[in-house]
Amino acid sequence: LIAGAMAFAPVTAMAADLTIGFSQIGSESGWRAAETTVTKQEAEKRGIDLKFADAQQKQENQIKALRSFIAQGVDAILLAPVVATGWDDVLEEAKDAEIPVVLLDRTVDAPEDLYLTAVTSDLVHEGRVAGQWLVDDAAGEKCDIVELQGTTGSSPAIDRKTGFEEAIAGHDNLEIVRSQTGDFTRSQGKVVMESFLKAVGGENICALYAHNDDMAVGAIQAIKEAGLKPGEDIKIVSIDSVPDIHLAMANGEANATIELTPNMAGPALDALETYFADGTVPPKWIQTESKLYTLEDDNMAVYEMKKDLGY
Ligand code: GZL
Repeated sequence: LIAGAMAFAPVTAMAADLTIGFSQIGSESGWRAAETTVTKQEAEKRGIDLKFADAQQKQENQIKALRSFIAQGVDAILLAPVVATGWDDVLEEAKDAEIPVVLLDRTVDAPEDLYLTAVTSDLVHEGRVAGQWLVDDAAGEKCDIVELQGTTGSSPAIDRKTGFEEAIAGHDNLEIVRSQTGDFTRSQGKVVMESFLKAVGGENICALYAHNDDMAVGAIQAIKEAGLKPGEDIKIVSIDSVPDIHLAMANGEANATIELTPNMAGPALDALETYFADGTVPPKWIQTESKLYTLEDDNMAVYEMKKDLGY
């Protein structure tokens, strides 16, 4: 018997009349914008009344939004947590109010009984796939790497770094010579890449590992402005599989990306509907699939398929 309030769902709320609060991080990247678009579509499909709150990437705004949802007495909360720590108090308040919380695309360092489930990719695996791609591409040749990290303290920034370093460990030809956050944005990706080029010298940089495509797209601009060829002089591997990285690969200006589905809400809302319908408690982690795309794929076809999905 699972102890705790979470095990006995209030089976009164039916799908048709569900009100769900969604605390979204912001719109820092094309992927994030697509996740917002898809989440609203998935709620609409299910006749769910979605209360949307954009936090402009500030944790305090997310905590305020959660407290507002609790005060409104929503049936459930979706939370994409901008950073991994600092959630215990507000998640306790949601639990006390018997409002289940589902995490989207990022995780939190909090006791597992404070959220119903987390719908995310395997972020460490994504980093490993990126690292392994570079191990294979370098083929034993010396390759100094610069790294654009995601938002400091976020689970993707932590886990994607861990996975990448695991994959390149033991390959002495590969070394990360500079690593700094670009906060998952194009503008910061460009600015930080400019500083890497100045500090290291473009001719000494063999590859860029960016924790998301938007920072890679910004970095591509900086590499071009430095008179170098992105995708050739400096190899580029990143994560998300947004349309613009496929356009870059089609032009030979980027080399690999790992796909992150923007549809975390579908599995999240399915789990919540079942939970409310018959009390079934979902697994703590609902994992979404990752897929590697490279220069060799038909990137224009992927771009055409993705370009109208809300990125
Ligand atoms: C990863 C997700 C990241 C995306 C970025 O699961 O949280 O946040 O990779 C976005 O594009 O900013």
